[in-house]
Order: sequence, then structure tokens, then C-alpha cells
Amino acid sequence: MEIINPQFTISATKKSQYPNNNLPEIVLIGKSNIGKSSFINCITNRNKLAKTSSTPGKTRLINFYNIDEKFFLVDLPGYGYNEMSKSQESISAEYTNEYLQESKNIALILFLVDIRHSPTKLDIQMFNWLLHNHKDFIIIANKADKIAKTKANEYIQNIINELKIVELGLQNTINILPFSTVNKVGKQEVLDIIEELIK
Ligand SMILES: Nc1nc2c(ncn2[C@@H]2O[C@H](COP(=O)(O)OP(=O)(O)O)[C@@H](O)[C@H]2O)c(=O)[nH]1
Ligand SMILES: [Mg+2]
Repeated sequence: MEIINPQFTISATKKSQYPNNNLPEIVLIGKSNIGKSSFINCITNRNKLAKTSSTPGKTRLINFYNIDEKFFLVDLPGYGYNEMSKSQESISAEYTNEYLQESKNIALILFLVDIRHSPTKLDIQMFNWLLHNHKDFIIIANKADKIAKTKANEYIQNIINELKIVELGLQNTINILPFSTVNKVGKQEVLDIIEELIK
């Protein structure tokens, strides 16, 4: 799949603002600074389609990007942002909850974690919420450029252990993909997964 014309559509907070053309939605979720905006730029081959880092104002909203009139990439507010006040954080969490519960067009959730570290408390909460609510998701283990290629399996195994994926009996259902927005590891796989989903 080649992306030709990715366009920012809207920053939404509530349901009435979501686009209503019923395109499938591929949703990015993960802690602040994990690389959700960079991921959008990477996948669409644009440098500045999504604003990366240091603009928490923008990332407190739900940003919709229309990709060639075929699907939306949806950038959700990140969680665990230290500089954000508790009240801001809970408002963002409300937007996120409403979106995840109300949107009828979610085709797949891309759950971003850091390949180098054990998932945080909030990552584990999000993981359990996704399971509990029967959402289709894959885990994107981002920042893979920061580790030696030969160690990727070890790091992935650590994430599997920390999320208790084997104990939960999910080793054959949950897909964890090493990714890097810097060296583009995993990009083709993600594009293939999306293409298959929306066809
Ligand atoms: N080394 C490395 N840095 C990354 C990667 N993805 C994002 N970053 C950096 O992480 C920071 C936060 O990225 P951003 O996309 O704004 O995160 P967001 O808050 O989840 O949208 C920026 O400085 C990015 O350059 C990656 O794959 N590798
Ligand atoms: Mg962002």
C-alpha cells in the first residue's frame, strides 16, 4: 500500500466532532512520548503531519488523519505525562474512554510501548482494559533502533512476561511487533496489516 494524500481532519474532544464518513479507524494509543505522532509521520512519509513532542496542548485532543479517503489514523491523548496536571490528565482520559467506547469504526488499535523497558503501571492498566473490552489490538514495541537487533527477541520476551501473556493463554493471539519510527523497522508489516484490514 502506498499512501499518497494524508490529511489532518480534526482535533476532537467529543463524539459529535468525530468524522462521520464511516471510514475504518486505526487508533494509536500509548503513554506520552512513546512515539504516536512520530508513528503517524513515519507511516505516511511526512515530517510534520503530526506534531511530535513538546506540544502537550495538541496531544490532549483526539486527532483524526484521513489517509487517502481509505481510513483514518486516530492519535489519542497520551497518558502518564508528568507535566500535565491531574485534572488535565483525567479530562484527556475521559475523551479517550468516550472515544474507545463510542466509535463504531475502530478497525484496529495500535498499542505503543517502549521495547527497551518493562511496561509501566499505566501500560498494564491499558492492556488489561483492551483485553477486558475485547478490543482488537496489536502491540507496537517502539524505539527498536535503541537496542541491538540481535537483542530484539529478548526485549519482546520481557514484555510478554511482564504482561503475563502466556499465563493469560494469549501467546497465539497477541501480536507484538518491533518498530522504529527512526529506522523504519516494522513499517512494511504495519502497512500490510492495515491494507489487509481495510480491503
Ligand atoms: N529513538 C527513537 N526515538 C523516537 C522514536 N519514535 C519517537 N521518538 C522520539 O520520541 C519523542 C516523542 O515522540 P512523539 O511522536 O512526539 O510521541 P507521542 O507523545 O507519543 O506523540 C520524540 O523526541 C521522537 O523523536 C523511535 O522509534 N526511536
Ligand atoms: Mg503526540
